[in-house]
Amino acid sequence: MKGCFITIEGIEGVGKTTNLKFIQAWLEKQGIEYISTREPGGTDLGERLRELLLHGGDVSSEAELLMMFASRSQHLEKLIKPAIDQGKWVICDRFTDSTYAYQGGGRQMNLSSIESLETLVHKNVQPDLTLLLDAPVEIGRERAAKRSAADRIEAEDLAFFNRVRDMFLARAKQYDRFKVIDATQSLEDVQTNIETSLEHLLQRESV
Ligand code: Z5A
Repeated sequence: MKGCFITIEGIEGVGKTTNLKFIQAWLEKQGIEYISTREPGGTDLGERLRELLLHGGDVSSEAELLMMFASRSQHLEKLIKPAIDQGKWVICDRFTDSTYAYQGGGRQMNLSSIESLETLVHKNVQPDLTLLLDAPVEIGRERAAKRSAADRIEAEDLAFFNRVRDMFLARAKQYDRFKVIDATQSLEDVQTNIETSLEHLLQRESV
C-alpha cells in the first residue's frame, strides 16, 4: 500500500514547525512509518538551494521561482516519491502551495508559469492532506520575531504577506485536500483540530 502525503502550510510564525512535531508524535503512536521533511530543502541539493534562497543576497523573482522548483524536483524524485512507494507517510513543512502563495501571491508572478512548472515537476503527485494554519499576518510576524532574525523573504512588507495569506485561503477554497485551521487558537486547540484531520485521513486510507 502507498503511503500518505501530508503538507503543512501557512505564513511565517503560524506554528508549522511546532505542529510538525505533534504530527510526528501522532504517527509514532499509530505505529505508522514516516519521514518528515521541508521545502525548500529536504535533500543535499535542496538544502544548498535553501541557503541561497534565504540568505544568498540578491535573487531575481524568476530565479527564485526556478530554484524553488529545482529543489522540489530533486525532493520529489529522490525522497518523497520513493518513501510514498515504500508505504511510508511523508510530512512536509511547506510545498507547492507556498510557491503559489509567495511567488504567485506575494511577488505577483504569472500563475500560469507556476502551473506549467508544477505539471513538469509533480507529474501526478499531489498531497493527500494539506493543513493550512491560518492567522492574521501581524500575529504570525510577532510570533516569528521572537524566534530569529528575518531572512531575505521574511524581510518583505505587510502587504506582501497579506497577499500570501489571501492566496493560501483562495487555494484552500479551490481544493478539497485543504483543511484550514485557525492558528490564533491555543496550541492545544490547534492540535485537537489537526488530530481530527489526521484521524479522518487514516480512516479514509483504511477502507
Ligand atoms: N518559500 C517560498 O517563497 N516559496 C516556496 O515555494 C517555499 C517556501 C516552499 C522558508 O520557510 C521561506 O521560504 C518562507 C517561505 C519561502 N519565507 N517566509 N516567510 P520556512 O518554513 O523555513 O520559514 P517560516 O514559515 O518563516 O517558518 P517559521 O517562522 O519557523 O514559522 P512556523 O514554523 O510556522 O512557526 P513555529 O516556529 O512553529 O512557531 C513560531 C512561534 O510561535 C514559536 O515560538 C511557537 O512556540 C509559537 N506558537 C506556535 N503555535 C502557537 C499557538 N497556537 N499559540 C501561541 N504560540 C504559538
